[in-house]
Amino acid sequence: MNRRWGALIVGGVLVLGACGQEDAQPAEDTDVADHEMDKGDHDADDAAKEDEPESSSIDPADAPEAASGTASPLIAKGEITSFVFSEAGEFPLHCDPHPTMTMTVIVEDGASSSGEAAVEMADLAFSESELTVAPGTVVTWTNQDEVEHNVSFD
Ligand SMILES: [Cu+2]
Repeated sequence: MNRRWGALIVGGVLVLGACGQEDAQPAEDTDVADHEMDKGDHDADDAAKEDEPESSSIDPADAPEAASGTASPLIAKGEITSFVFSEAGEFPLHCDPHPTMTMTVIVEDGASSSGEAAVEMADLAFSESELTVAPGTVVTWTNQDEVEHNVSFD
């Protein structure tokens, strides 16, 4: 009976203490917690809204009649300008500082859009290339760009 205990390699007891204990705890006392509470509370500014002289914005109620050769003043970001389209026809228009900005307002009886319509001026373009409205519609343009635009009828 040869009990040949083959290679009893019990070398597995080598529990290599490889428990990487790297620099235990970074006990750096960072007492530099200077939370500066300098939040500027501008609460008082909102209440001071008086009737400022409206820069270039034209109130839709005062919208002039759209007509060839007519142009709005330049409007800055956030400002608006409006025209009323009383007569049927096509009104191609552009922006004077940016001639590539063009669009056409088409005024025709029975158009679904009537009363008011809005166009954005953003990224050096009008949001509509063609806008069809019924006679009497007031179209309002709003400038979303940092540069000034206007509405100038060809
Ligand atoms: Cu422009």
